[in-house]
Amino acid sequence: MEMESRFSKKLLPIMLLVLLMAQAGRAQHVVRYHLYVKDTIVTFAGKEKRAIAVNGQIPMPTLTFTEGDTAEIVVHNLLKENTSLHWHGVQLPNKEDGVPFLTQMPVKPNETHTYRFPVQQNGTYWYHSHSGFQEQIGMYGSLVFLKKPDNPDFRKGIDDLPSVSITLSEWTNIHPHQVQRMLATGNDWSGIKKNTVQSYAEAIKEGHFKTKITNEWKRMEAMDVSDVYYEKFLINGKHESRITEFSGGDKVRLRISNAGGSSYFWVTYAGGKITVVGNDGNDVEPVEVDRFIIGVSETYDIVVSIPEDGNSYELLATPEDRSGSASLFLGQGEKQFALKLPRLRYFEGMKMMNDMMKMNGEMNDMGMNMSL
Ligand SMILES: [Cu+2]
Repeated sequence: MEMESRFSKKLLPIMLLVLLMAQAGRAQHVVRYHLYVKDTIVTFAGKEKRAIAVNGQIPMPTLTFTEGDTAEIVVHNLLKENTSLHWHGVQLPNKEDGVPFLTQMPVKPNETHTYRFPVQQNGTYWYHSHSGFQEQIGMYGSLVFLKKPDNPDFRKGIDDLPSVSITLSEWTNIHPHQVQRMLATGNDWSGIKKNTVQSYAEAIKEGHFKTKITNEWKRMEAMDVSDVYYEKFLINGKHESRITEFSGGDKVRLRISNAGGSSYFWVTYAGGKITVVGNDGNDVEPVEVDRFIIGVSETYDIVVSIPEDGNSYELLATPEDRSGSASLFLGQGEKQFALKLPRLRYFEGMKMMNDMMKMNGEMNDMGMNMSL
């Protein structure tokens, strides 16, 4: 009896505390988002065109979680067609992967579907529709998994910076299904629109008449670095925009995703060097660059500083074929522009390609011996 009373008086509060802590550790922190997928009309490139907005916006809302959370995303399909969401680069149970007819049935019109998965990673990811051509007309968004401050990999001065999600994309007034058909037939329409067909007149002007003749003789198509013509390039759904919440002296982490259908983007910044701190959700050893290129579906985390002179500084995204660009200005005040990338020297490229092929269509021996 004496033992028991001593037990209850001294140990009970401690035991209760331990029990409570254990409960708290087990209890999952569920972070829930509701996404309403609905038709909309946009005028990104002059004409009114059908697009898809989620919670009324393009890109879809940035979804932010902390590692260790349970993510719960409730999709309300208000479209007249099926939909789905795929979490790009995210480790999760297979049935949450969002690939219709493979890991789940499609989310039908007027249906609600809940994705639920534990967040085991930290870094910048993105998500998109995995149904038809919905991604190309608006269903892409940023996915942020914050690092816990008690994570041994937490980087002071990087992981505690204010961050902004930046989603790069493009827009064409041509329905993406039609774009796909044109790619299959290999016509020149995109090249004509982009002014990359390399006409005889241009060839003569640039002193490359012989290059052009040889190219035609070998029946190669005009030189280009991408296949699709886009009317507009977008950063966070806008051709040009501004973030005014930061001012001179601030350091900002930009979480950049390339949600474009086929464009690689060069990223340049008017306010000085760019420090790359992450790629595809993984931390990288910080490295300073003047510019970098981001491939389709890649993500990059960068840190930029806003100079203290009270101006605003351009973050410029230029597609690899340089047929346009999109701008985001950081800070208030007068606009300071990033370096524009020059037009590509197509005839130089054409000559290089010509030199690689003989007149009869065989490839030249370029010093490679495949039998070794
Ligand atoms: Cu993907």
